[in-house]
Amino acid sequence: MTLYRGYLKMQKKFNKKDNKMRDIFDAIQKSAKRIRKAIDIKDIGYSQQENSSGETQLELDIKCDMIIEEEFSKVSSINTIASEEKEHEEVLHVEGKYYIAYDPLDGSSLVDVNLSVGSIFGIYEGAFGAEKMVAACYVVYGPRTEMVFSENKTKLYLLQADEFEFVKEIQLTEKGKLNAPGGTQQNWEPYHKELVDSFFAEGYRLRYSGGMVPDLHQILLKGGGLFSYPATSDKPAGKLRRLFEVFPFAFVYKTSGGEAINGTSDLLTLGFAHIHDTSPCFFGSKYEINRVKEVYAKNA
Ligand code: FDP
Repeated sequence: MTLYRGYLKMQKKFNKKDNKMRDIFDAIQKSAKRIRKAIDIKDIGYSQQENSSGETQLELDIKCDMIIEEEFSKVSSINTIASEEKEHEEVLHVEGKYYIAYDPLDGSSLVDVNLSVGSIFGIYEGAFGAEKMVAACYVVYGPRTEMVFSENKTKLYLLQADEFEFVKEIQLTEKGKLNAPGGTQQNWEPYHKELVDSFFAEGYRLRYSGGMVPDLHQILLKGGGLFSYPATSDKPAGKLRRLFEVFPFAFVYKTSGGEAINGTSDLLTLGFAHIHDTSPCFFGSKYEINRVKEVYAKNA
């Protein structure tokens, strides 16, 4: 009897945890539907403001940020949020245990030319930090709206008739065929260029739109390959932000059977000093990441 009660208590605790994550999952879905509608509105004009990375914010960036903040404010388990569009973190509910860092509309400059864009979310327990990450999620706004949510598995959802429907689990293969090399080539290290070229010489095809979300989504769904954004002479610490872009995708790729490194170390072992810190990053299947490790161990 005592054992049974213990079991029930454990079940209750487990369901409670599920419900809290479920609330976050629902809030992301609601935000995504509203963002999809905001993207579809004609005028996306530039605002007078710059974000922390010195980029001029689109009114659309600000609107998407506001939508997410509004939806997250209703979820009591969310303690603190940090947005790529804001300088500082913001406490929502002191009792909450989750910390969420998000990029409301990654690649927003691509809306003008009608390419896909996305929202990225990293969900942490107790504090921000790669080792505290418990789930990650991103939404792709393309011809269709899709959501990928990674906790202990990576799952794909498709927005249909205003509801996100589960499509399938995502698993990367050991070796892919796509190569997505980021950064200004002129500023690459010679060994990085050799690395990128070695994949093309092996028959890999170039796939790079300049939107991190659709580029990584494509590699994930087409089975595998390599996305790289290295350290360059003009950006020695890389361009992509640890909390808002790098850690969430590292979590998604690792959960899906792939790997994510900064050249030599697992991205999810890295710390951060400021919420807007960046890192060189490589995401891919095991085969490609092993090649990166070999090259970078010798040169970096
Ligand atoms: P963007 O500057 O358009 O916001 O987040 C930064 C990002 O886009 C990523 O989405 C994208 O992968 C990367 O920058 C592209 O940078 P490069 O143009 O330097 O390759």
